[in-house]
Amino acid sequence: MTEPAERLFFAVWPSPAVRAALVQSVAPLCESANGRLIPPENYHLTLAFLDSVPASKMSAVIAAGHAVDFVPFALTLDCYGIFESPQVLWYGSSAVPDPLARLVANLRSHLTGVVKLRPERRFCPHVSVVRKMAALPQLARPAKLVWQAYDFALVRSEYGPGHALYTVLERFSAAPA
Ligand code: 2AM
Repeated sequence: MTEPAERLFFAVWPSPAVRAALVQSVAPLCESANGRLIPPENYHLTLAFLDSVPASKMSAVIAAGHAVDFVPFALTLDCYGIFESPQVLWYGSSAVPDPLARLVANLRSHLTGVVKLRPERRFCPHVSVVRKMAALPQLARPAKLVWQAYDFALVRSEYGPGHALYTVLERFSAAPA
C-alpha cells in the first residue's frame, strides 16, 4: 500500500501587517497582470521546497526545522521580477541578507538525509504574485518594503479550487536568550 504523503515547504510566512503591506506593494503588479493572480492569503517567501513527504518522515522534518539556529532578520523587498520557465511574476529583494542566506543553508543542511531536496539554485528571495505571465510589465521600481521576520514555518500545500491551499503546520523561532 502507498504510504500517505503531504506536499510540504518551508517558508517565511507574513504576519497580517506584513501581508497588508505586501498587498499594497504588489497592487501595481496585479493591476497590469494578465495572468492568474495568486490570492494574497497565499503570499509567502519560500525557503525550501520539499515536495511530497511521506507521513513517516514528518517528525524528522519538524525536528530539522527546530534544529535550525534561527536569527530574526529584516528583508528589504525592492524589485519585481519574472521566472521565465514557470511564468511566475514576483515581488522580491535584490539582495540576500546574511541571516537569510544562513537560514536557507542551515535548513538544507538539517534536511539532508531526511528528504531529497532539489539541487540548490541561486537563492532569490521573492513572493510569487502572478502565475501564467510571460513578461514583466513596464513598471516603475516599487517602493521599498522592509519585512521583519521573527520566525519561519513548515507549510502544507494542497490543491484547492483554482489555486493552492496552504496550511501552516509548525512555526520555528529563535531560541530564548
Ligand atoms: P514560490 O511561489 O515562492 O516560488 C509551494 O508549492 C511553494 O513551493 C510554491 O509557492 C513555490 O514557491 C515553491 N515550489 C513549488 N514547486 C517548486 C519546485 N518545483 N521547485 C522549487 N520550488 C517550488
